[in-house]
Amino acid sequence: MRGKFITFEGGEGAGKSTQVTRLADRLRVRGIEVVTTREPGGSPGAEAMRMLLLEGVVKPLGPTAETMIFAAARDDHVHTVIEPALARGAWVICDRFIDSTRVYQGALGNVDRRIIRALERVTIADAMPNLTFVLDVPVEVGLARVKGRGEASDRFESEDTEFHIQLREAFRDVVQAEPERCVLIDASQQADAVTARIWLAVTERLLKDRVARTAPRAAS
Ligand code: Z5A
Repeated sequence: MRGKFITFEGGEGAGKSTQVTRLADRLRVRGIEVVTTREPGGSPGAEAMRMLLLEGVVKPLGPTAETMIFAAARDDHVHTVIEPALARGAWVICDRFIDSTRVYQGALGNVDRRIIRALERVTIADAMPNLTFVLDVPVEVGLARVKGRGEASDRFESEDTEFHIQLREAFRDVVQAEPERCVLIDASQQADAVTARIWLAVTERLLKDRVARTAPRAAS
């Protein structure tokens, strides 16, 4: 049986990486093979492009060219990592995916929606997420968490506060537009409470289905 594909989205410091690891641990305890990965990156070719994107090397080329490099990285990642894992039945959990492009390059970068959707069709094919968590935190909370790590800010983290406010709104719009795929999570709570809320959604939306299909039939 094909595996499930779960993605995490949201602004900076929302706690995506933390929750990716926690969800993977819980699924593994249930005996499920889980592959955790991230974008941009996740495969050797895409990781090379990640460096160019986050160091701002691509920014001077303009938002459309930047979108194409994100798409090129995604193409390699989907074809060499995500799709083979799903095909062998593993579950894949990815830190950022198509909604980041829709939001950063589309909603905020003003790249034409038709270009973004066309690149999606080419790069992801059947690898559409089954479930997407959008972790939502007030901008000041997210940025304080990132600052707390004491690392230098990258190309996107160094944008101004207004950018991050619009980013939050755009991610909330993603959930409104596709409620059957996306779940908005209040990520300003303690990490354990966030983990519990995510687990509830995974159980209700994906695991119930799996239990029903694998349960032995009653003898007739
Ligand atoms: N980008 C794009 O423009 N287009 C695209 O198509 C794609 C990406 C795919 C990648 O950044 C950048 O690429 C991204 C968008 C752009 N913009 N930025 N910046 P990245 O991968 O380097 O970083 P990120 O995805 O934004 O993640 P992050 O900033 O590293 O944060 P996070 O993963 O959401 O959070 P975290 O690392 O789990 O937690 C941050 C800190 O908070 C850490 O110290 C935790 O211990 C702490 N934490 C976590 N949860 C909590 C709670 N609940 N309470 C308190 N403290 C917490």
